[in-house]
This record gives sequence, C-alpha cells and structure tokens, in this order.
Amino acid sequence: MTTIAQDIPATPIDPFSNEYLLSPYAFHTELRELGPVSYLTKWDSYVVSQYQYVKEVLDQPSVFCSGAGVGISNFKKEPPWRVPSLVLETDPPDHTRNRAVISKTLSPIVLRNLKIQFEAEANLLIDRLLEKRTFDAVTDLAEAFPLKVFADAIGIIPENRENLILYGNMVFNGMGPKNELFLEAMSHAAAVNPWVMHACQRENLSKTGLGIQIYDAVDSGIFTEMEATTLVRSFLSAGIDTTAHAISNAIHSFISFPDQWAKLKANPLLAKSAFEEILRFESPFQTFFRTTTSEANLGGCVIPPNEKVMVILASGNRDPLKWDHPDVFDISRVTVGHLGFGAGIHGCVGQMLARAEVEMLLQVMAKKVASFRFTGEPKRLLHNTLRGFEKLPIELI
Ligand code: OW7
Repeated sequence: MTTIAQDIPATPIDPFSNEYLLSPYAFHTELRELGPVSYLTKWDSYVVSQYQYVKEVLDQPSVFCSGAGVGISNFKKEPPWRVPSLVLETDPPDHTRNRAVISKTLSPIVLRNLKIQFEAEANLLIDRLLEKRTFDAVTDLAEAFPLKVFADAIGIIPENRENLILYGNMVFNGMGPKNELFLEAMSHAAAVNPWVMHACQRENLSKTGLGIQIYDAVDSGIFTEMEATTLVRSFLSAGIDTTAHAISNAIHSFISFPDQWAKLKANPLLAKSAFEEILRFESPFQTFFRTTTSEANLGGCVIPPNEKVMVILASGNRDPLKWDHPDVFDISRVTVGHLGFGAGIHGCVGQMLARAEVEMLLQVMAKKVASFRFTGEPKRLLHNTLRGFEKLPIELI
C-alpha cells in the first residue's frame, strides 16, 4: 500500500500566546481536528496533537531526535543556553548509557525506603498546615514538599533550595521562544546557575543520597567528573517544578471537583490512581519538541528533515479518540497509556519517585484533611511549558 502525501495545514494558533497558555484545551481540540500534523506559521515549527501521532513521534527517537534540543530552538542553528543535558537532550547510544546510570540509583528497594520517608514528611507537613489553616498551597505545600523530600533524597545542601524553583523555571520556560517568560526566567541565571552547579558537585552532595551515586560512574571510568556533575543536574532540572505543579494541579482539581475529593477520602488508597488521572487531566509538563533527522511520515503527512516538531502530550491526554469523556476528572478511570510522563526511550526516568512522593502526600491528605476551600482567586501560572498555578490561596480544615 502506498501512502499518498497529504497537505499539512498551516495554522495561526500561537501556543505561546497568553490566551493559549492560560487556557490551552480548546486550542488542542482545534489542532487535533486539523489532522495528524499541522504547521505553526508564527514559529516555523510543525505540531502533533493527536494521541496516536504523539505516540508515533515518541516511539521513533531516531527519526524525531532529542539531540538538537527539546525546546523550540534547534541546537544545530543556535547554541543552547546551558550545557545540554546528558539524558534529555541526547540520543542513543550516549543516551542509553547515561540514562542507565540514573536508573541504577532508582531501584525498587531504594524507592520503597524513600516512600517511608515521604510518608513521614507528608504527615509532618500536613500537620503543620492544618495548624496554620490558611496559606498559599503553591509555596507552602506544592513547592515545599518536593523541596524537602526530593532534594533530601538526592542529597542536596539544605541552604537556598528555593534556587531549585528558579532553576526549573529557567529549564522549562527556556524550552519556549525568547518571549517575556523566557527572559524573566533567565534573569535569575547569574545567581542561580552557579549555585546549582555547586550543589551538584561530589563534595557538596550528601554521602547517603542518590546524587553522589552518579559519581560511581566516574570511579569506574564511564564519566568524567564534569559529566557526572551535569548528570546530577538532571535530577534537579526535572524533579522539582514538575512535581510541584502536579501537586498544585491536584489541589485545584480536588477543590473544583468535590465529588472526587469525597471519593478519595472514602478510600485513601485511591491516591495512586488519582495521581495518574491528575497527570492525564492537567499534565504539568504539557509540551516539548523533537527535531526530524530525515524526512518523516506521520499519517501521510511528510515533514522535511531538520525541522522542529512540537509534541503536545497534554493534548494526547485529552484526545477523544483515545479517552471516554476526556474533559471529565475521574480518579477511578483507567489511565493506562497516559502521556503525562512522556513515552518511549525518554519516558520519565524518575516516574516511580514522583509517584511515591505524590501518592504519599495525597494519601496523608485524604486521611487528615476533612475539607478544604479557596480563600481567594486561584491564579494560573503563565509558563511556556508547564501548567500549574502562581497562587492558590486555600484553607484546610
Ligand atoms: C535534564 C521532565 C523532563 C527533564 C526536564 C528538564 C531537564 C532535564 C530533564 O525531564 O536536564 O535532564
């Protein structure tokens, strides 16, 4: 059978406009209805938004590569703002080797022990917040939890950890075009980048965390000291803001859909599946890019080589061809196959760690919190890549 080349429709939709970023879902529907691939006139990039084709892109890493960057910028045409990640922005065979070094630190026994610590810390934090009663759930809960438990797990120095939020902001806003969000995030670079690299060095990591284990690969001759530092940086780039926004989105969804909160309270063991539904329904990491290495065919649409392709995970997660009632938040739905952690060889390497964190937090909340409500207007975050909140004033009872 021959596939007949289809025209790729051009669209004026701007996925970095404020209107889109505040409320992307109607735009996702429009993009999906344009077909497997469309072309973003404003940004000279292709875009893929249907579940099936998002999967096809992620399952062909040799055609849709990561080595030219996973933001809108093509590293072959302009230099990246930081030394490229040895996992995120790298292709096989290097990617395979480097990812294995990270994976090795995240064994099931390690995760089981971490989960016990996460539960203990979740209890302490929720007790404190129940006493405080009214607070901003973004800073005091969603950011506070991973800044404590994730950074402790990696073995990061306790001082100035707020820098990790600013750093994540650079990494993820830095995947967008050089708009105001990009520039505001990068304005912290001079202060934050040196702190991050300092925190990732062997002598500054705790002896018992996951970070220092990356340096075993230096001792066995796989990495230079600098490569190990860059790989530890990946933990810090990927592991804080993503989880923080997932927690913010969880709080917002549970207050907005009290029937789902009642369901979770009735059965706190639903915390695990609730987290998966949050990732499907309000994916914190909405979008990234790939770059074509050769001519690429998606559903008969032919993309030329060396072109950027925007991949909208969050749109695949609400594609009605894949999901029944995709716009309904239902914590007991079957979420298998959701794209919240990506898919394929670059699928989130820390997903079991993220799951352990948020599952324990939601479980503790379901047991201890009788009810919660907004005490002010939630404020959505304007962000090139992540979906979350800037402010979430709430009361816990
Ligand atoms: C890295 C959540 C995707 C990421 C994100 C940002 C940075 C990195 C990884 O994973 O530096 O490796």
